[in-house]
Amino acid sequence: MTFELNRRQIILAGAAMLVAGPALAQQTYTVDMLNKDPDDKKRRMIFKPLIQVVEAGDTVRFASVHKGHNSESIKGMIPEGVEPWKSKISKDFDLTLTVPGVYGYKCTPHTAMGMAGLIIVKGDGMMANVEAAKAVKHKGRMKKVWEEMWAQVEAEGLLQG
Ligand SMILES: [Cu+2]
Repeated sequence: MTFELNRRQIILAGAAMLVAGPALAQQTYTVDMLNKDPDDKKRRMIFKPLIQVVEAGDTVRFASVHKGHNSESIKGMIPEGVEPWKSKISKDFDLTLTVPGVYGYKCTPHTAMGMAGLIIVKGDGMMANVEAAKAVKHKGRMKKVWEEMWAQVEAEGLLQG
């Protein structure tokens, strides 16, 4: 079997490698949207995992495991220049993250129940919107959820390196 590349194919392959970067395969991570945590029945209306760490270029798939949920970015909790999002209720939703930073989001119908989550996109400039995101004011249950989430980020050193 012969395998020959013409000049055009070699140029295209080289360009593709430049775009993709060396050995950094893009990954897809799944965040389940759940009525109840299968590992802890007391936890209701949650995103799981609550905090997802990814690399720039990766995709987070919000999986509609239980009906009635969505993912919506929280105002002031995504990096500057990133388009806010609001997915359809009861539908899977893929979000590709290209800008390093922190991304706070919630479930629109369960905001009052504190259904929210955090994505950390690692890379240069990832700290740029951390203080702004932490400074966003929340009400009621949501306030407690975010206090706990930022405490977990701190405790697990998720913003280091
Ligand atoms: Cu929900």
